[in-house]
Amino acid sequence: MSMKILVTGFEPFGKETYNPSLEVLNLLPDEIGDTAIVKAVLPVVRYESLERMQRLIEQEKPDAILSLGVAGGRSAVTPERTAVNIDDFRIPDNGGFQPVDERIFADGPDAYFTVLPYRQMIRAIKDRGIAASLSESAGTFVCNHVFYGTRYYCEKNHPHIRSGFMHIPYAQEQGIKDSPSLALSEIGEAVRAALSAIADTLY
Ligand code: PCA
Repeated sequence: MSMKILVTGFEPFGKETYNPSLEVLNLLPDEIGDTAIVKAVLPVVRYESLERMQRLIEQEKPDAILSLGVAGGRSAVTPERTAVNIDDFRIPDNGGFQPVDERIFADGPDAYFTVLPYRQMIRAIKDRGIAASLSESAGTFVCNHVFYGTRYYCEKNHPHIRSGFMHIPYAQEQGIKDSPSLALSEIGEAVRAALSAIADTLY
């Protein structure tokens, strides 16, 4: 049986007009082996991001979900271990929302762990010569919101779906000075490697 992985990126936010997590989607194939790869963009808005994710889950019925976001300042590609039940935005999101110390879901646990195979993902990315390591915090902005909210929704409604998050560095192409970055093509290679590692665990 063939499997399906949903990959999501985010629109630009804050002062940026470019988000490598969106641009990289264009570099991904439509299938890896027998696994279909479906790509979608999420708004950087707390409620709308998850509404869009829930619609995508119901439409696409994926077996796994890899959400991507940019983490400016990081020099490695970083699968995230833990999603926390907190919205605490350091800047307003694209809808003008800036919650402080709010729970994402009142009836949810404090945290979820990723259910993606992060060790295999890191190994696969490093095997292609690209820096990768495990991150212990996805922050408390929209990326963590989507990571947490997707796990919450899947555990309640589709417990077989494996979901998780991976932050990527800035792309060289966006021209940010004095910050680490990778060529967008390298980010694309890293995401393809991560997807292959996820696909391998689905069969
Ligand atoms: N990065 C932000 C939100 C969207 C994105 O690409 C974050 O790390 O929360």
